[in-house]
Amino acid sequence: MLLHFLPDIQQGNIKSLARCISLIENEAKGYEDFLRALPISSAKIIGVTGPPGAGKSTLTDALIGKLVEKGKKIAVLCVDPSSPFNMGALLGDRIRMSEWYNHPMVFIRSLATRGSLGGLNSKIIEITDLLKAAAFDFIIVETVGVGQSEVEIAGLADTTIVVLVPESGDEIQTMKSGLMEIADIFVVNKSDRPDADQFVKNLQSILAHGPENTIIHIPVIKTIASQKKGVEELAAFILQADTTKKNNRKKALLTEKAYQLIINKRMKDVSKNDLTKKINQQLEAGDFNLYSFIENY
Ligand SMILES: Nc1nc2c(ncn2[C@@H]2O[C@H](COP(=O)(O)OP(=O)(O)O)[C@@H](O)[C@H]2O)c(=O)[nH]1
Ligand SMILES: [Mg+2]
Repeated sequence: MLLHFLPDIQQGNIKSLARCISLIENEAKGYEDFLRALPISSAKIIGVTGPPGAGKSTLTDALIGKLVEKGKKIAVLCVDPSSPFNMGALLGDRIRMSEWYNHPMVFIRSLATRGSLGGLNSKIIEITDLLKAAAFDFIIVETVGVGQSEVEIAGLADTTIVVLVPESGDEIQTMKSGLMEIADIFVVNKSDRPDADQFVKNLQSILAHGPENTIIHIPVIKTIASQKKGVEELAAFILQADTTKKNNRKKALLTEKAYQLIINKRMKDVSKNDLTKKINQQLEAGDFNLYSFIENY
């Protein structure tokens, strides 16, 4: 029954799209058949990641402006880790991008979930694939980068933008282990701060001494997202980005996606409530053994 939405969605019907996203979120009957029927599309996924408060939403807001100016249709998926601040953060995104909520070229959706298993939530993968089938040129996925999650977003995106701010000293420390491999471009936002130039120098010097002394050519640009400065350059990078290099990584990216979806599928009928109930029963019967329990589960 989801399938009859597909032609509408491909023609850019926003109402049908929103409805389908909800049905996927709720795993409505037939949603897996629907996902299987999604056509292959050439829409590009742009990952925007970085620490909380770096200005990702403000930057996304400005970026939408530049891309819409060029006649591009844009979808934005804002993903925030489940945290006590979650609703606040999503509200913040809403305010930061308010100009675009009712724009005919723009579709924005927030997802309050992250993978409970520490991985990229399978819903993010499924919904971005749905957005790809809809008539968008670019799908921007904003995720808060904490530890592994930057790497996860890179598994999804054709182009990954890592947003840092002049005070991102800690992120720079972990640079060698992760961020360098995933970033296609570094954005040093809040470059209205006095220490921005020094930070850019440090970053470039780290990039110049990559693993095994390779020189890594990852562009670094400065932006002041709140004043929409430097965003033109970022938009230009996205528009001309050669994703063929990424296509060589396609197998690795598909492996990552498949892995996440399989974990989710296998774990579907495992519920903690159910576990507690069964453990209770066996405890009451007086013969509980953890290892026998999991063996028989
Ligand atoms: N000074 C300064 N503040 C900025 C800049 N960009 C964003 N901000 C502010 O930084 C705060 C966090 O921005 P937000 O876009 O929500 O960050 P996110 O958590 O990474 O999405 C907001 O108060 C923005 O107004 C900038 O370039 N310079
Ligand atoms: Mg944000």
